Amino acid sequence: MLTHTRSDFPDDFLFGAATSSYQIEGHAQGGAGQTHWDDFAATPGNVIGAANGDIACDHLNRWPEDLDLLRDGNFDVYRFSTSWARVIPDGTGAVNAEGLDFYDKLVDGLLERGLKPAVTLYHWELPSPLADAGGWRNREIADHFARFTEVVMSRIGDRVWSAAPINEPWCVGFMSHFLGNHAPGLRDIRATARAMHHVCLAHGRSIEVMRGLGVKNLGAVCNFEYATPADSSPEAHKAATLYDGYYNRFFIGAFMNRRYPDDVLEGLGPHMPKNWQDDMDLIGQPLDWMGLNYYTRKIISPSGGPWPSHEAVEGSLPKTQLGWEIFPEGLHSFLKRVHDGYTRGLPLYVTENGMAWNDTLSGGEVKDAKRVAYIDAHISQVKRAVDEGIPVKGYFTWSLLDNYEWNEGYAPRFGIVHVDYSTQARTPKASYLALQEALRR
Ligand code: PNW
Repeated sequence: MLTHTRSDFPDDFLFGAATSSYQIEGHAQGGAGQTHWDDFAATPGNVIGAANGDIACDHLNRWPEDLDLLRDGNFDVYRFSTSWARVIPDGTGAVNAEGLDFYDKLVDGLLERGLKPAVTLYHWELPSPLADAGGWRNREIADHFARFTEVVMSRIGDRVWSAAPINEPWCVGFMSHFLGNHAPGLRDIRATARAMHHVCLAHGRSIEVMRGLGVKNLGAVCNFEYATPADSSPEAHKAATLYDGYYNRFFIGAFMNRRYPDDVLEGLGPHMPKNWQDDMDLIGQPLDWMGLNYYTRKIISPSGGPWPSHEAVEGSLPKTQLGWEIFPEGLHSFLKRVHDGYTRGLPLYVTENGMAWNDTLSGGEVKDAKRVAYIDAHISQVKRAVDEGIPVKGYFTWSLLDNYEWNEGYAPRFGIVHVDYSTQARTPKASYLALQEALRR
């Protein structure tokens, strides 16, 4: 049982579930091209068990069953992504008709079931030829992304409920080029600064293309992590503020205010591409909504060493199986901060929220009590924000299905529906049943 039900929220508040293409579809099927995640996973040491998205949840073939689960769970909206390499296998050349047909059928399948399609164009599987040509480090990526946007949206843009260009710019820019645990696995400040800016540029170009095509309800999906100083020293405070800067303020600052934060530019400025300032108007085009992905907080401690001269240290709160601290208040804090400081009245959506935990499937049941409690606590923080007048208009759980958790492989399970990877059988967990009950109309 969840504390709140649909009737505690305004009539126009939407509940949804989210997934992404590479994590569920089965990338070896349907004529998709090679991506940098296939390459990254094939290089020993990058991904646990060298697992990749070849089969994943076989959603490419099982999508009708998965959409039935969404409908039967009483959800209003489904957030999914389109694979660039499925639609344009080499990234820039010929279109794979089968790939485009798949998303067309998916959108119609959602509408037939009374579900709203919320599409994200890019959720991380960059076609390998583009990655080999410098990927997000190369400014030309923005033009190629604009064309991909046009190809997809010319086909499905008339029927989607909402659209966002890029999932979690921080992960695409910082995590993948500075921390190096996501493809392409670089650890290079110059690559990072360039990728962060080009992700923003590609976002702007994509929004421009979609406006031109008349696609409605355009937004962005940013991820946020609450930064807590490790102690009360000014040094720890400064470290946490910088972490907050490049994680939480950089992208939303660009999208909403047409500027990057000064404290982050102190470190990244010398590595930014030439004349980046000229792109800021394109990057900061008006949006119709802002999406927040929220999972956890980090404890930040100064470390010396090169920029950003800090590290994340172990915290004391209960953790998920990925070691992520559970801190529901952080979600309320970001909804308030984003509303007060950036979006000022724009509708907000929690576009992802969930936890990794494995509970055993036994007797046809998965009793994922920890996930039920996690979802309950976070929905309560959303309710708190709504009651304060913050225009939060929806909440999406991550994820509909257990799926490919990137460099962590298949061991961490985020789904409200259990997936048996040998039979591909789907089993709704207790968390799915709790949401189904709470969302009854
Ligand atoms: C999000 N981090 O990614 C993604 O949108 C999903 O694809 C993913 O499955 C989900 O969260 C759960 O991880 C993140 O380590 C992955 O800071 C890792 C981090 C943040 C976001």
